[in-house]
Amino acid sequence: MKFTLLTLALSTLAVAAGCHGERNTAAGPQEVQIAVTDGGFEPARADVPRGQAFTLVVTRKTDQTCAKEILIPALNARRALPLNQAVRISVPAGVADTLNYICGMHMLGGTIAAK
Ligand SMILES: [Cu+2]
Repeated sequence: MKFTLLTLALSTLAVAAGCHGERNTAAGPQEVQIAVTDGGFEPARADVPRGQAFTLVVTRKTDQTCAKEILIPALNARRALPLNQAVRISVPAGVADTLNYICGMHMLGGTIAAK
């Protein structure tokens, strides 16, 4: 009985892993990588193709700025930015031609332009 359960658990894991791999190879939304460094958000300006959803991947790499969270007003989104952890934010197609984001204290920020 134990053996059967273990086998079941393992095959479930295998299926889950398989699905994950498939998702990675499929053409998903474009990713826009942004880092928080001593210089603020880098790059502070990025372009994405107009009319396409994309995923913002924000990684804070320093403790030396106030940007420990990110706000995206157009999405009504506020996300904590844990140090050295990639935070993924899905942005649906057509939200804004110019998507602005700012830190929690409205001091640092950047723009993503749909072109
Ligand atoms: Cu700030």
